[in-house]
Amino acid sequence: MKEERIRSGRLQKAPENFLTQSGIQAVFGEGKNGRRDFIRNAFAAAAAAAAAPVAMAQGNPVPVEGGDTNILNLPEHAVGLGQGVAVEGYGKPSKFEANLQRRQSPGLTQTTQASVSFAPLQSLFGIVTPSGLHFERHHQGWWDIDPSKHRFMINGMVKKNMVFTMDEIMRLPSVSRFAFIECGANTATEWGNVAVPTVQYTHGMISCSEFTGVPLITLLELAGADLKNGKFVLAEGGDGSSMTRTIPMSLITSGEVIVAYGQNGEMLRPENGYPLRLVVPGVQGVSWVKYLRRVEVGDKPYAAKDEAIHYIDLQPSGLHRQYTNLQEIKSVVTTPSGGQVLLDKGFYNITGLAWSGKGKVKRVDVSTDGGRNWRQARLETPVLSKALTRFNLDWVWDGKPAILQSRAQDETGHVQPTYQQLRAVRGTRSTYHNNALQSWLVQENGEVKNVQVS
Ligand SMILES: Nc1nc2c(c(=O)[nH]1)N[C@H]1C(S)=C(S)[C@@H](COP(=O)(O)O)O[C@H]1N2
Ligand SMILES: [Mo]
Repeated sequence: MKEERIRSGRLQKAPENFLTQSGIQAVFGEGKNGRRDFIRNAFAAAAAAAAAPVAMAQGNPVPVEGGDTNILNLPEHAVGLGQGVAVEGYGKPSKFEANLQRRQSPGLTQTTQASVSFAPLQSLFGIVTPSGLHFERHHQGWWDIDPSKHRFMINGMVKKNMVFTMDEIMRLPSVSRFAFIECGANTATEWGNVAVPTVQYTHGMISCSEFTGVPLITLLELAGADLKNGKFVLAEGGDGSSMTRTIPMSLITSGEVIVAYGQNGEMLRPENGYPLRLVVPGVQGVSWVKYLRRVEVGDKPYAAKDEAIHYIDLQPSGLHRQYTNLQEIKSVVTTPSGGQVLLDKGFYNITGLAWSGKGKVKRVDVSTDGGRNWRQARLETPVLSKALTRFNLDWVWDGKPAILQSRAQDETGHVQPTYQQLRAVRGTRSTYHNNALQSWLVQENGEVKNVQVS
């Protein structure tokens, strides 16, 4: 592997800066329960298991040869009384998982209210993002709105304007579907080659949930919307950000767009739009209007501030692309990834996530040599349209430097671009819709680093 192909990124702030941020340290592996320890422990356990088959019945240990003899000492939890079920209230993760948190990026300057927190992709399994770890993007802070006071209005090109209470909405026929939501600005720091250190910061503005609610088309039909001439709707949020977005009617008549109140089996979290948000599968996060209070039917795009001057893509020609709403095919290796440390050569499970706003992920290939050779990864079921898809691949690390990449393809045949391919079309001054291949450099000492491979 030629070293000159590797252009390691600049850090916007000195590394010391984020090492001193409370809580962040663990991400880099120094914390007691950080990922590094997890991998180390997993290795110790694997080594022990490999050394001798373990045979033990509770209270009747059978001596084993090799491995950790601690297995013969029954811990307190195997002989004492556990905690009673009298633990009422909302269940919480183990105290040993206290480092599992969404976090603000060291690569971004944020104000208190106009802010982002990133989901810890490196520590998640499967395809569902636990609601408490869902990324957050607020243009003007979040609210915990009293659902009994919340109202939702439909107006514009309709027979009659309608106002719904939450109770009225929740009486209507509901649907549930899994969908990913990705902020259009996800992976934006990489456009400028700002190498934020972990996958949490490179790709953590994506999450996937099961959403429940009423198809917007049902509500539009109740209001007698003009579905022939009404080609667009404007969705308006109830916070102070004046968040309004144009949604093409074609997405709505297909039944995909949901006025949602449920997320992963319970009501939406306040940070994610409680009590009502728009779910627009495949479309960038900004269109998933939170605290949804109004939908207006119209016959042309509204050119709202968040589509006329923000969320536009500066092209090499100097012109901007507008209304680039779909999140195109993308994937990322989440383990091993930046900030993690491989402790020894040998077997590892490479795992990651793939998604496409155009439908199902068809295939993911993984390279461990910076894109020269590729192997097809296993897609775990379920593989759902416009939802996250989990992939896995067996890998034996030989202890030499390696560059890990994943490259996804969707059912429409679209393949994720390299940075070279992306920049050839989009230039270098874009912010949104970066779906290029992510590279993680595994160094000889096992430390994994964010790099860009051209
Ligand atoms: N009302 C309202 N809706 C909003 C926003 C907002 O600030 N206010 N942010 C948008 C943006 S830019 C994104 S990426 C998603 C983030 O959703 P989340 O905070 O649930 O992750 O919500 C969108 N909907
Ligand atoms: Mo966003």
